[in-house]
Parts: sequence; structure tokens; C-alpha cells
Amino acid sequence: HEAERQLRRALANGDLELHFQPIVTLDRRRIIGAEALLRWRHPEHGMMPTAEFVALAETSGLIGELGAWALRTGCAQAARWPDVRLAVNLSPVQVRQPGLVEQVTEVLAATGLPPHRLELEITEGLLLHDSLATLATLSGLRALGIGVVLDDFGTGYSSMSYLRRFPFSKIKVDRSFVANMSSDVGATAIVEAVATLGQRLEMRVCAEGIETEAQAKLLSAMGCQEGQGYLFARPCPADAFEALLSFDRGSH
Ligand code: G
Ligand code: G
Ligand code: MN
Ligand code: NA
Repeated sequence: HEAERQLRRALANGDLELHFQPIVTLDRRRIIGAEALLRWRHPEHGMMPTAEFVALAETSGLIGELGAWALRTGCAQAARWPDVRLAVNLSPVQVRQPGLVEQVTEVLAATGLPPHRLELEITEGLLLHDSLATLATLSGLRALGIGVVLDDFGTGYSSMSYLRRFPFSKIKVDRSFVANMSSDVGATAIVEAVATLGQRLEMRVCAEGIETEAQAKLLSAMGCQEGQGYLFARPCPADAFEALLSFDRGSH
């Protein structure tokens, strides 16, 4: 239908952009990476809501093309940066499609981005099937030397069994837990438990949606190594991210 046709046209016309949000170490606040976030600037309607058009792409079969565009564009950009990592979101639908490992291999080769500087973030959810095929794909990605991150941890039904079954290198604590820490001792206890879990499983833990200094201090004290959120920086275009990065490098 119409929305799908417009998204297809946006892909063809170059109306899509990637923005980048810094990921920092919580102890010294050094930029160690960036998450790539899709943006669609519609010629008439302006910025389109990302979650909605990603969901449309997933149901309409466009996610393969959209995801391939984001991966290639993000890696080409990140290949020009110094030692920082790039995190690209991957739809569970892409994980199910054949050829993902080959696609990532090809993009790394074509862009020259070293594998250890790429991470793929996957949201746990009904779409990520708990199957041998999923295990084979995620293991294949890890074998390339890239990171595989469990995104939005704690929001789904099967976070724990996924952690046991799949070879994740990092856990991203969902921002709802971070937002509720000040009012809800339960949220604080869960984040603390995830930080401990990460240490035991030898996975790094990143907290998302950090908006206050108090949250950053508490998360650091609880053992989260990495953080992301408006306190540090909002998602921004590549040139603005590069400016943040050179300022960060100059000040450490
Ligand atoms: O940046 P923003 O808050 O608008 O993102 C909304 C949602 O869209 C987030 O859950 C994010 O993970 C998802 N998203 C952003 N970029 C991509 C992308 O390139 N691929 C996929 N699959 N999801 C993305
Ligand atoms: O699901 P995922 O983690 O990929 O979602 C990333 C989204 O979170 C991005 O769209 C980004 O705009 C949003 N985001 C990043 N930092 C913050 C923050 O500090 N507060 C809020 N409310 N949203 C944030
Ligand atoms: Mn993400
Ligand atoms: Na998330």
C-alpha cells in the first residue's frame, strides 16, 4: 500500500539517513562507540517515526533492503573513524533470512571496517526464534569477530533463556529500567542483578536512556561499564558525531 510505496521510494531517492548516538564508558566518560539509528526525512512530512517505519518494513518485506542499506552505510562511515565501535540494529527478521553472515562478511571486506569494531544489536522478542538456525547464524556472526548484543534486555519474555542459548557479547539494559530507578527499588534491583549476571557470563553491560548524573553514577557503581543517553549526547548526524569524538579525544 501507500506507506510501503513511499518507503520504497525513500530507499531509492536517498531520503534515509543514519544518525549516531555516542556510547561512553561510565567511569571516565570516554566515547567508545556509537549506535547507528535510522532516520527518514520525508520531502513533505518531515521526520518519520523510526519505530513505525521499521515495523512497516518488517511486515512488508522491505526490511532486508533497509537493513542492508543501514549496515553498509554505517560501516562505510565508521571505517573512517579512529578506534571506536559501531553498533547497528538488526531486525530479528534479518536474522531469519538466509545469507546474513555472508552479507556482513562482504560489507566488512568492502568497507574495510575491522570486525572487532562492529556490533549488531538484536532485540529479544517474539520475532527472534529460539531455533538451531538462529543459533547457527549468531555463532557465525561471532566467528567473524564482531560483537552480538542483546538489546532492550528485560522487556521480553525469554531474556534469560536467550542469554544461556545464544553467544551474546554484550547486554543492553532497557531504558525503562534506568528511567524507573529513582522511584522503584525493583528496577534498581533488576539493573544490579543484570550487572552481576554480565560479570558472571563475561558479557559487557551497557545501560541505555541515561538522562541524569545520578543515574550515571548509580549505574557505574552497580557495575555497568557502558552507558548511552541524552545526558551524554542525543543521536546526531555523522559530522556532529565526528566533532564530539575529536573533542573527546582531545580532552583525555
Ligand atoms: O532512534 P529511535 O528512538 O527513533 O529508534 C526507535 C527504534 O527503531 C529503536 O528501537 C531502534 O532500535 C529501532 N531502529 C533504529 N534504527 C534501526 C535500524 O537500522 N534497524 C532496525 N531494525 N531498527 C532500528
Ligand atoms: O531500542 P533501541 O535501544 O535501539 O532504541 C534506541 C532509541 O532510544 C533511539 O531512538 C534513541 O533516540 C532513544 N534514546 C537514546 N537515548 C535516550 C534517552 O536518554 N532517553 C530517551 N527517552 N530515549 C533515548
Ligand atoms: Mn538498539
Ligand atoms: Na534498546
